[in-house]
Amino acid sequence: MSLQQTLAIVKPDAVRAGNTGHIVQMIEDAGFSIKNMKKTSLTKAQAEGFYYVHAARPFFGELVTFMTSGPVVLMILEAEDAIQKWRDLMGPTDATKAPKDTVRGRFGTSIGENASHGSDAPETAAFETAYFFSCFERK
Ligand code: FUP
Repeated sequence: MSLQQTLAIVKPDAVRAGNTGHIVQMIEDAGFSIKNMKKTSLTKAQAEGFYYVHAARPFFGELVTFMTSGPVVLMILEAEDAIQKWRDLMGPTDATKAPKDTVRGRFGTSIGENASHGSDAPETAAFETAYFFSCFERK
């Protein structure tokens, strides 16, 4: 275990439904420190760049359309083992299969509209946190 940072996104479906506060509460109740948080709307280019690893996948167009369909809330979360800890709290990608005490189980509705994002490894966490926040914003 080590102190890690990870990127969390409250996705457009959850922001639209007014669930940002509920998700922030779940994050704080779980013991994460929120190092930074901002609400913004992603451009098509920003969403495509963020999800570049999925560019060849059949769902890529739909994913980019969804991620640009409304504002998102971006957060840097810090905790011991933060990457896995946040993925556990989110639940699996497919919200219909996510336990009801997870973020995706509570607030997601499908595999695409799944309320939240979390980095999946130290390398992606480094890329994703730096994609949206400068080093001064991650202290
Ligand atoms: P996750 O790490 O749980 O966010 O899942 P992935 O990196 O595999 O996928 C990123 C996003 O692509 C998901 F959050 C939703 C979308 N996606 C689909 O829409 N359909 C799929 O079959 C897989 C992923």
